[in-house]
Amino acid sequence: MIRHIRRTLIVPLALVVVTTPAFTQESRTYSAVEAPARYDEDRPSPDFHRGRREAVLAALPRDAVAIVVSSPTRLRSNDVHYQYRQSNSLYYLTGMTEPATVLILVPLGAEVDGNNVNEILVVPERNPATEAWNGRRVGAERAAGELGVEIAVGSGRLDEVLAPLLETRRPFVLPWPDGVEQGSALASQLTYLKERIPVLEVAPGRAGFAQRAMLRVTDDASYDRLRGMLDRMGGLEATVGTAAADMTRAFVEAGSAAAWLQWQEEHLGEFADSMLLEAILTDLREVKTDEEMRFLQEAIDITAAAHREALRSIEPGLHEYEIEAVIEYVFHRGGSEYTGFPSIVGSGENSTILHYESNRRRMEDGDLVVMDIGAEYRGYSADVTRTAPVNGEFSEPQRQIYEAVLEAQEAAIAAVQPGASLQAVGAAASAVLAERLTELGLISDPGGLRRFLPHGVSHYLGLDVHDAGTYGPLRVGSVITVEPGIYISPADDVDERWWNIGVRIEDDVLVTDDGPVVLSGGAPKSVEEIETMMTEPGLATAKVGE
Ligand SMILES: [Mn+2]
Repeated sequence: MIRHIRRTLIVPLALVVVTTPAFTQESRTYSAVEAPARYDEDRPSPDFHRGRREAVLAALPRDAVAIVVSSPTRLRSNDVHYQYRQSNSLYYLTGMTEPATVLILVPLGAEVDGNNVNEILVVPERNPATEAWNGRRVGAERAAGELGVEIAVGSGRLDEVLAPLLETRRPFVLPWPDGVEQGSALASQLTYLKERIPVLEVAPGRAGFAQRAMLRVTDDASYDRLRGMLDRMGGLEATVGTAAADMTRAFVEAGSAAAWLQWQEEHLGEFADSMLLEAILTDLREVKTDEEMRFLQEAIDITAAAHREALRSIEPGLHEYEIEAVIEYVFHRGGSEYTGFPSIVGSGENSTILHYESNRRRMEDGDLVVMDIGAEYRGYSADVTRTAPVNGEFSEPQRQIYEAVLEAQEAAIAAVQPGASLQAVGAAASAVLAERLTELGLISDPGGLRRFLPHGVSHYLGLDVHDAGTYGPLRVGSVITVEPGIYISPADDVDERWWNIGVRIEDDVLVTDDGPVVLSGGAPKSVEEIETMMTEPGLATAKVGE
């Protein structure tokens, strides 16, 4: 009976949500409440975002108009959405967290409401009815003050502001977002923008990678390098759509950078540039400012605290999800809004699965458990992995693999130096692991390591867990992960004592002139530190809700 009443109450509520604002306004009177659009005061400052916009403005051609749109809202099922996550590019440049926002940057300035401005933020209009249902909006009147942009206008003025600029300026955009929800505000903004700003369609996968590389060719040296690479990739034309195949043919036939640039001007001149703006942002985001470091360090500190609580809690009989609950409880207690990525808590055979994230298994005595987790704090994500024995003590084979991975990780961290390549960081780890696994009889030559370490050892870290970066020589102020691992699945040619041993150890490391700085040292890492912490009482066995 109770269930029946609940259903009848819930269904009309859901219907009202999807009906027009006119209907909801008739059924209830709304008045504007001056509540803040965001409650967290500890967040990147308007000055930080202004500095990022100034850097982009300085890097764009003078006659540019750059346009950055927000990321799409996404449906989870039926009419329920995933929690909204702003486009990192737009967040980085403005701090704005609401959907349906558009940033316009104009190096030479634009006339809006009698002011000459270099930046215009188009934001959703305030509306008491929708705000009462979906939360407060900052609105055009408050946006300039709160976000520190030169001018903010309501979304109804997009055409009025942008149309004159598109007549006289060269548009620069990021690749248009996909998976845009039909009927959303972003969908109509994109319809408007796509009509006026044709962007060259980039093929998916390998072909798209090659296509982008062709568009970046500037001189004969880069032309020849890419020409050789295309030959080695082979069969490229067969894998791409018609437009990209034409482009590849023209590239190969051009024979020189000058001829290729000429072809581009003749055939691609009508398309807006969708590469330069992304390249500028990638270059900027690779190096963190001091202010960004404060937020990233907070995310990492919260994550290290979660690892400590998880280690205290782990014991045989608990489920992986109970440890996940402890971890994410600590995240939220620390003020993290979200996880930077789905938490991985993989025990036993799941310790060898790299992106295991269902976390449903019951942990058993004798298992290892890999916890690859990261809190997100004001958009910045940590990424720290620890591996622990479920019963609190590493078995001898587990300890041997663990110590090998730890030694490899420390060698790789030492290689995190300005100017070094990420390949060199990975190679430092591989060299140690190849030696140790040979000694343990798991491999007979260094080439055999790939079977047990199938992934790369580093990526950039920041607003994205796999953050934007050039993957060139390491720069001071970049943060990368260092995360070697060894994963041994049952197999006839592997001694049974190694089966289901999966170990990954991951730290977040800042590149400095004085050498690597490990930011995630708050998470216990040595065998002794881990075993000691596991003797302490944990949250997962505390009584809940009784
Ligand atoms: Mn990682």
